[in-house]
Amino acid sequence: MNKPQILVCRAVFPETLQRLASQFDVEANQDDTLFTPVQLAAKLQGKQGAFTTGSERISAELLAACPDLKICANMAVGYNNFDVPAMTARGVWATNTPGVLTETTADFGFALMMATARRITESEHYLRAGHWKNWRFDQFAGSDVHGSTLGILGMGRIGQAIARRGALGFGMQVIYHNRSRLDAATEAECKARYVSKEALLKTADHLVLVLPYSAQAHHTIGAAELAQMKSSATLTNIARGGIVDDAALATALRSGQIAAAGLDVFEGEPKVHPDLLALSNVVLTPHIASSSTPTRLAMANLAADNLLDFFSGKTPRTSVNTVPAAA
Ligand code: 8YV
Repeated sequence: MNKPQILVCRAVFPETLQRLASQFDVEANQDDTLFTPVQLAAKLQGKQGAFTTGSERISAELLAACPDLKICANMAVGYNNFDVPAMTARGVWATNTPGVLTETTADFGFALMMATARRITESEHYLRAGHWKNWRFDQFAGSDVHGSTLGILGMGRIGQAIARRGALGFGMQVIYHNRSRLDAATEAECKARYVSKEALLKTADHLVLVLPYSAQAHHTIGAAELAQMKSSATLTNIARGGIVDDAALATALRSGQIAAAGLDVFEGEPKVHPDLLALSNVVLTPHIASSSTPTRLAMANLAADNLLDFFSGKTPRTSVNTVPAAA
């Protein structure tokens, strides 16, 4: 019997590729070429499976052009690069990688918030540029993290892991807002208090965004929301580009409306709004919150597991849709 044909859309760990190659006829992309939508559709001709990342858009148009496709396994917990209703309608499974990146991503979110509050990259640039001539009483004075109020917008697995770090490790008062309120036991475990979005914006000393992207979540934080925040507050975005209006954020950072921001994700990334690049009170990182070696390997292997599940006749273990058997 012919092996299923799989496209691995980006470079991956050799051991993940080997696992896939043991069961499938694999077309790899270890040169890590970024395919245009037209190239992706051409590459997917005759393929039943795709190992994707956030870089590949699985749209209704692409699906229409790739009738053999049965499953797309995303190496990411977020799947806003998938048109899930279109995939379900065409009988294509969509899978993601939840759970395995929670703690690593929470570590990074916390680190980015701390770097932002304590002005770590700004002061390092100053030192490296040879400007450090003397100690000074207020040199790079930032804001405290311990004992302050941590606001979390989006209280899924990663939000909860950040809450635990703040409450248990740093004695922070944790407040959160989410589409739905957590059950009492989870709130108690995270030592987190549910508040309205307005109260979250007004009260947080450090606001961290961890909500998934959707059309409704576009510009959740724009000029009006930034205007409600404390002038001493920081904003950290490890969620998705587009959740923050980056142009409005740059304006707020320039005018002192808020103190500083830490950003791992950007509207239209890998492009970064030029106004953000010109500011010193923003810490910028290239979408690396999940990037520890063990976690990226676990993500790659979970994406591979989903493909292996599907082609051995099982339900993919972390699917985000359900495709009826008849489809
Ligand atoms: C991925 C992420 O590295 O999991 C997610 O949703 O944002 C990152 O962990 C990125 O999306 C590449 O696939």
